[in-house]
Amino acid sequence: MVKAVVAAQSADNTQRWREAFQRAWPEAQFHAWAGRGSPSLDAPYAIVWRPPAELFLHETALKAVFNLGAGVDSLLQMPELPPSLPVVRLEDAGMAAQMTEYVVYGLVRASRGFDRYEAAQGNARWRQLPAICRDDWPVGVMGMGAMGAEVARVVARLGYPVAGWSRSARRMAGVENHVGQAGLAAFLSRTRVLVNLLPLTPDTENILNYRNLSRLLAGGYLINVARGQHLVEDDLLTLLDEGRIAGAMLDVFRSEPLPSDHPFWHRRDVIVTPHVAAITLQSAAVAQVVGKIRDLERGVAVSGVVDRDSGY
Ligand code: NDP
Ligand code: OXD
Repeated sequence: MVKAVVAAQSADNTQRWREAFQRAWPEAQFHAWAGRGSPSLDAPYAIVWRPPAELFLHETALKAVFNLGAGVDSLLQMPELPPSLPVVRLEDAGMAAQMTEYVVYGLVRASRGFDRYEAAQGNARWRQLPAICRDDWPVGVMGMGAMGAEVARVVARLGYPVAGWSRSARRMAGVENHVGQAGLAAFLSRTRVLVNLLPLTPDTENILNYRNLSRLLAGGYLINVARGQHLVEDDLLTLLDEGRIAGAMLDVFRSEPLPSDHPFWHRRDVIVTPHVAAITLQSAAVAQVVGKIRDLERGVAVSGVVDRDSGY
């Protein structure tokens, strides 16, 4: 019988996920991680989100670990994670559509001046802004994976000029492609609204820094929905104060929850959301993980296996 251990941050959350997996696949056994005081389950599969380190020291028969999120940065940073244990991440699972809504909201709010209408309403002021020209708002998407590709596709469909930046070449109709370090400067200098959807890896940490962000076109706008460690927060604050960046919509932060005294909270040119751009949807995630465990049990290779060398 197929057996899996589930550990999803808190005891309540773990129980909720365990029950959802059990309902989806009654013939398998899903166990909540019960701490290292209990006997090892000798489970071949672990299903986790921010698990305790002891899980990997205690469950030594694991053949694969499934991450209940798209980003695997915090999991890969755990020294206890065995180096050759396959890590499988969520691929889209309903998150790309949410991510696209979030980005489109930020883009349209900035480009159509809805922030200015909100301010005008506060003063009971009736003032129509001129129609925009979308060509004045070129969008650049960093990371053209499960999330970034869908964002680029929809934004291009809305008529904004779009470019993507990735490690390898990605062809997509209506989307310009820039590749690797060699293509970064050209990508940034044609972009006004920069959307970050990169995974956090040693190569991408601090990539949203003064040097890179100051390459954006005049009136630049940043939408960071990937990880807080991509952004050098003080550099963004400096660029906002200098007027070289017009505004930012930020969903992720170096420290989460964002501390109450952080300057981002109090700026009119920054929108803060609490890491909700794309929330893991339980039913879609359960269906994807169960499907992949069934495949592995039948000897069929699965997609979404993380390349431990590149970190995503
Ligand atoms: P994918 O792994 O599918 O895509 C990653 C993309 O980034 C690929 O296009 C890849 O290039 C590119 N990339 C990776 N490293 C580099 C590099 N050094 N230089 C240039 N391009 C690079 O990831 P997802 O789209 O599924 O997710 C992206 C991130 O979004 C997650 O890692 C997570 O941090 C974040 N996220 C945030 C959420 C939120 O609520 N805020 C929710 C879900 C995810 P190539 O195509 O060549 O491999
Ligand atoms: C993810 C996230 O990586 O929610 O899935 O941030």
